[in-house]
Amino acid sequence: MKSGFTRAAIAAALTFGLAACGDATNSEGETAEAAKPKERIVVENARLVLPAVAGNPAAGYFDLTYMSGGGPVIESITVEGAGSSEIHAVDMIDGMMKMDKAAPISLMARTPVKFEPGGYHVMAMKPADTLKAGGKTNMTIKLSNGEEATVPLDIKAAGDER
Ligand SMILES: [Cu+2]
Repeated sequence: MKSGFTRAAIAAALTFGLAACGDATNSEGETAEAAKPKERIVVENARLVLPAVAGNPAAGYFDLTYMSGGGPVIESITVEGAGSSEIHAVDMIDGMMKMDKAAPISLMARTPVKFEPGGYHVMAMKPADTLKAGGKTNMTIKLSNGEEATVPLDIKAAGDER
């Protein structure tokens, strides 16, 4: 991880956050000073599971909690080192597990949304060779209200516990 890049990203996020929440308080009446956007988007247990076959997509799983109100929608989630990233849901269709792009996911205050095997996940298409089991990469979550957070993902091998 290049620390220069990380510092730049944090600085950018803070600048962006101030611009995003300077014009209004949210539905719970919290002020911009009460919680910075980066702290309002809480991500736990974040991991990226590599594919069994090189070149196939990797899958990102985590618990996401939004600590404020307003019910923003997840606009995008991108994984560093992937060619592209999509938010997927798994559904049972005619007794078969099928996955496809998820319908917009809105975040209720302090209610965790689980991205987990068999449910929501982030499909990281065309993962780069630089993503190796035991390493880390970053994931950026953007919300419809302009808030965003970049958090680390632990990289796991296909056979590891998910
Ligand atoms: Cu998928």
